[in-house]
Order: sequence, then C-alpha cells, then structure tokens
Amino acid sequence: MSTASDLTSVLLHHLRCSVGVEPARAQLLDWRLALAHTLREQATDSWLDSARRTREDGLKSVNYLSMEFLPGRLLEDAAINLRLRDSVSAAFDDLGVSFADVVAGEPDPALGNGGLGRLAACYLESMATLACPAHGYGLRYERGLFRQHFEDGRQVERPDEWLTSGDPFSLSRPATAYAVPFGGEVSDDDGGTAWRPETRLVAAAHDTPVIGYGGGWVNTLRLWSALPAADLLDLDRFSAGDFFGAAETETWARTLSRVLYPTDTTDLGRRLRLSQEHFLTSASVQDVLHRFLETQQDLRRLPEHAAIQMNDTHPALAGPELIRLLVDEHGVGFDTAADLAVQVLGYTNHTLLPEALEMWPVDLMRHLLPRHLQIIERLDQRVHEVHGSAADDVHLIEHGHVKMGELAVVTSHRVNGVSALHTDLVRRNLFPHLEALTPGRILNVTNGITPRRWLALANPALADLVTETIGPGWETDLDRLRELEPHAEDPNFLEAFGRTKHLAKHRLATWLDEEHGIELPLEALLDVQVKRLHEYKRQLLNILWTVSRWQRIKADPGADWVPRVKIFGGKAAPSYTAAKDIIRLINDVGAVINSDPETRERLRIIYPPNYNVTMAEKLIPAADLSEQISTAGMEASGTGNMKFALNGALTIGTLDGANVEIREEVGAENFFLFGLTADEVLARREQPGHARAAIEQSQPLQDVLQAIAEGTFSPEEPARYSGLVDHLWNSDWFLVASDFDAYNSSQELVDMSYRDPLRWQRMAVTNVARMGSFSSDRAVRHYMREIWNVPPAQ
Ligand code: NBG
Repeated sequence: MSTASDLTSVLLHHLRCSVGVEPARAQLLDWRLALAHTLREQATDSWLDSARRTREDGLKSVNYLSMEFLPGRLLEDAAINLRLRDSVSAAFDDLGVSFADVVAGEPDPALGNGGLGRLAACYLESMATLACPAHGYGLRYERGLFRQHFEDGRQVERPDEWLTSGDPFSLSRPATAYAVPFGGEVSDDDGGTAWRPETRLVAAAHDTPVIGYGGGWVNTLRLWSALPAADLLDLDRFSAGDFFGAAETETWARTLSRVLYPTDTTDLGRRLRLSQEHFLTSASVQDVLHRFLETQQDLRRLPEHAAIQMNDTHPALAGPELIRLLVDEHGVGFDTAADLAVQVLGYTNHTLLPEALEMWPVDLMRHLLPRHLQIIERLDQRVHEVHGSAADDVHLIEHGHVKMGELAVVTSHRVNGVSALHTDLVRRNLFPHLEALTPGRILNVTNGITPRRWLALANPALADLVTETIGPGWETDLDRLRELEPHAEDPNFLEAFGRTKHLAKHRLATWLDEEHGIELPLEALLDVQVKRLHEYKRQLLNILWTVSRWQRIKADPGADWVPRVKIFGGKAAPSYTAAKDIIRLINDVGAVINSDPETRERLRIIYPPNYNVTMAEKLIPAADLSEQISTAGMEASGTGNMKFALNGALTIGTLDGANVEIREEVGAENFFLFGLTADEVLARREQPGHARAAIEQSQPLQDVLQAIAEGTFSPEEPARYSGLVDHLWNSDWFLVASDFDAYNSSQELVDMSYRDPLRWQRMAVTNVARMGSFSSDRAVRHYMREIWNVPPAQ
C-alpha cells in the first residue's frame, strides 16, 4: 500500500506529466486532475487483473443496463475504497494543499434523475466490493440533469456543464466502438430476414473504474457517447454552401447523448428518448456478445457467462436486440435465441405509476426500429402459442402501443420489485396475468445503499465513533452495527453520539453559509425532506403543516415550542407544473416565515437549490428527522429513507415502500408512523367528497388553506395558489387532506420525544444499529444468488 510520501511523488509526477503544470503554478483544478490520475493509477493493476481473471477463468459476469447513473463525486470515494484517504490527505498536507478543497471542486455527474440512478451507483459499488464481475452500461450525457436555480421562488433550469474540465478519472476507449442501426426497412426472403437500416450511429466507450472496498476488485462503468458515422456529413450539400443542412444528420447523432431526459416517473413520449434507449441497449448488448466471443464459440453457452439486468423498462429493448443479433448476425434459430434471451435477462421494476410505464406507439417503433417491432410481434405470438388460452389477457402490443413492461417480463427469467410491499403490488396489480402464467418469476429484492459512501464518506465523525466502539469491519459487514445496541444504554456513548450529530450540523452550517449564504440555527431540530418533487411524495403535506405550526406559534407565543428548521431539497421535472407550484409555495412560505421576528427563533425554512448527491452527503448526516411521507402504495421503495436512518435520523413516515421494512427492523417504538395504508388509500379515493370531508373536520387545515388562499404568502398576487387550494378541496388524489391530522399528531409526538434528549438519542442509536440489512451488499448478494446466478470471484 502506498504511503503518504509515495503518494506525494506520484501526485507531483502526474501534475507535471499528465497535467503539464509546475507545482508553484498549480491551481486547485490542476491538483484535482493530478489526483484523478494518481488514484486511477493506484486502481489500474486491480482493474486489469479483474478483467483478465474474468476472461481467463471464464467467470460469469453481470451487465447492468441503466439509462441513469448518479455516482456522486468520484475521487474521495475512490480514495476511501483504495484505503488511501488518510495517506492522500497527508500527501496534500506535505504539498501545502488542502485535500478537502481539492475534492470540493469536483463536479457531481448528474447522469440521472433520482433514486433509480443512485441505486444503480450503489449497486455497482457493491458488486465491485463483493468481487462480482460486472459492467455498468449507460449513456455519457454531455449535459446531465439541469442545474436548479430559484428566481422569485420559482424553479428555473440551467444547463449542467459537468465536463468543462474533462473527465480525468475515466478513459476513452477509441478502439471500443459499435455501429448502432436506425430506421430503414425489413424484408423477408428465402435467406431469412434482412434489415436495411437507413442510418447508423457510432457508440464510443468511456470507462470509469468502479473500485470495490479494499481495492482488490475493480469493475467498469462503461458509458457510450454517440458519434456520427464518418459519412454523415453531406459533402455535396456542404460544397453547395448549405453548411447547416449538410450537418443535419450529424447534429441528430450528437443530440443522442447530449442531454438526459429530465423527467422522473412522469410521462414522456418522445422519439429521441426511444432512440437513446435503443442506442444504449444495442451498443451494450453488442459489447456483451463481443466479450463473450473473445473466449467462447458456442452461443448456446451465453447464459453461463453473462447476465443482463434491465434497470426499469428503459433498456427493455435488450430482449429483442439480443434476439436480433443472435438470429440475424450469428445464425441462431429464433426459438433458441428467444430462450437464450430469457435465461440471460432480468428486469427490475421501479414504479407502479401508470404514467411512468413506458408504451411506445407502434408507428414510431416501425419507423425507428422495424426489425425490433417484428421480433416483438413474434414474441407476442409465441406467448400465445406456448400458453394457449391462459395467455388471453397478455398483450405485448395493445391499442397501437408496445408495452415495455410486459415485453421486459416475457423476455426475463426473473422480475423483481424493490421492496416487499411494492413487489406484492407488482404481482397483484401490475402483472397479475403474467404472474399467473409463470408463477415464481416475480420476486422481491428490497433496495439497499452502500455504507462506504453513505456512512464512511458522508459522516466521518459517526463512522469513527462506530469503529472506536465496535472495531473496524462494519464497512463490509453492516450487520455488525447490531453491536452498537448495548451502548444505547450508556450515557457516555449517547453523549459521544450526540456530538457526532452536532459536528455534522456544524459542517452543514459552514457549507450552507459558504455556498448559499444561508444561516443554520444549530440548536434546532433539523427536519429534512429531500427527494424529487412529486405530488405523490407530498412535499405539500409537509409545507402545509409548516404553515400550521407557524400559525400556532403566533397564536400561543408563550408555549414551549421545540425549535425546528425545515429543510427541503429537490428538483421538479421542467414540464411538471403542479410540482413547480409546490416549489414556489415552499419558497414563498419560507420568505414570510423566515422574516417573522415573532417566530424566527422557533421555525425556519431552508430550501437550498440544486439538490444532488453532494448535497445529500452534507444534509443527511446532520438531520434529526427524516420525512418519508408519500401516499401509501405509491413510493416503490425509497432509498433516502435508509440513508437517513443509517445516519441516526428518526423517520416520520407512512407505511409505504421500504418504510414498512425499516419500521419492522428498527421497531415501531423508534419510528413515527402515521397515515392511511395502501389499501385504505384505494378505498378512500372511492369515497366521493373525501377531500372536502377531511378539510371540514380539521380546523388547523382550514386555517392553513385560508391563509394561502388569501394570499398571505403571495401578497403581490393573492390568487397565486387558488388553483392549488381548489384542487385540495375538490380532488386531492394524493390524500394530503385525509392524512393531515394524523401527520400533525405524529409531529407532536416527535416534539415530545425530542424534548428528552437521552430518549431521542437512544432511539437514534437503535435506528443506526438495526440498519444492517439495508446495505446494498445484502441486496446485491441476493441478486447474485437468485437472479444472476453468479458466485463471487474471490
Ligand atoms: C424509483 C422509485 C423509488 C425507488 C427507486 C429505486 C423510478 C422510476 N423509481 O421509490 O420511485 O427507491 O426507483 O428503486 O425512478
């Protein structure tokens, strides 16, 4: 292992030779580039060895296809996993440079929208840690998710330029490129089916090392960028002076990996999106076959060597694409190819929201991917041939649309949901007919999070206390946190635990001040809701309650109110107006409440813009209370809920997603539960006038809605929120009104518990101690055993 002085010389070497700068003139950016080269170099032997062992020993490997990855900043994480953080930091001390400042400038690649992309990153890290041979496959969007700003409280979106200083930790691989065909026509003749595509784009690989904890195994995240094939510039048009027209196709090609779709569990029906999905899938599946054929000949043995996991339906063309390549390019018979696809593929469902279940118009599919459409029609036929009348209700194509969920299920040997409740709903409500055809195909793998990033990196003070108390090793065996439990009775330990929370709050306060000029009161209860803005996640319930608390403090200023800071964070899809209204309301309410001298010391609202992984790493360790308050039955799992509990925040939440299992683990007495259950939600929606009835029964809620409707928070435009308020009275699909009083009672219980600091800390420690099973290592082991059939390599 490298020592600090070795690292000092490696850093200096890379500063000169890879960055081309002398130490005396080096800026922080130069040092960061040198650090990236240094860390990648430290990982190189393992990276090459892991690939060689996989190849030479014929190990089965996992190919994780995902349109989104949210890895967070890479360098500190790499240093931690190489077990070099302290040495690197000492090396920088020697050089008179601050390691913290160097890594603080690193961009946070926003190549995803939310939980789905972050989960993919946690899983890749766990696969490497468990020495599970794997490739992550995604797109290298030039612009990630937009940067969020607020103007007059409104969200405005600006482009995210994460590549301006390069991508120094990754390697471009010009030798690894595939042609991806689009459009054109298919014809059937005696020799089989021929697809004559209209155009081909080139997918070029960029590889980022994914370093397992300890550095012994390193996998690859391979991101594709789209390049035009060489003949795409129309030289005739160019010579005729039509410079822009000549470059049309070329521009289209580049657009393909230019931007990430900024919607998260919302509807989209765009040609570009389908092209992106095909581009990712085709390049990745071609690469999987290419790697297989480097060492093997018999394609019937593909399932012994490769598993392909589809992260949601976005890569659901993997089945048809694999079949196409096997049949059209390798001469395999259709039925054999289809059987092979099923053995290789697995599909994870991440949402039940109908608007997020992808369906592509048949006409669009025929236009872009005529051969795939043909294969899908054939697969549909095959289901009916095999299952006869039992499959009467199964349709891959219906009402002129290809249903990607159904397609993903019939081309997979395993389909999984992401929490126990969610999986149950997938079986019962989403794919009941398919479950009946092949019972047992659908299974549950509850999500997990990596303790390396979400404890070791994000919360060094707590991580140190854990190590001091139970010794090292929890990083790769999170169940060991159970050993903390006896210490929950020890006042000295509780005090030390309280100090770690305080330190995290301090760190957050400094960051909020420096980055956003926001003051954080350190003694208040820190109550945090950070996630995408969506009506089902009910940030609205949270802000309405906050208004109610404000009104009650004003009505009874002498009472003993527990001071609270309400932190919000999250972006709304640019086209999602209802969510954007909620953002504006939170900011408007914040402006009024934060400047009210009567309540300022007891209630504050903070909404820093541009929530991302980096901000999560600051906020989560500092939180006392974690808001997980979605309408029951709507949040597939949640993973923020796990990160908060692991960092000693208590949860206020509904029986939704993984909340259910978190509560079972930490104990009902250590969790603030409220609200309707998933079944009750369905029943309540059937009651006409349920919203009106709920509001009429709740004086506090009426007071809140009245204040908003009167323009208390938008005096310059009193009617700004009249639509929002009307909607609550008359429709309220997400049952904000129905759950308001229960939420309020639960919040009062929160205050009561917080008034007794020892009690609170005992509850918090118990939460930490019982979070072992939410490690992504547990989840990935489960996938390896039950879905991928891959034993660990070490
Ligand atoms: C999201 C769910 C979350 C879940 C993550 C990861 C999509 C489509 N789904 O509840 O909303 O935690 O996936 O599984 O982004």
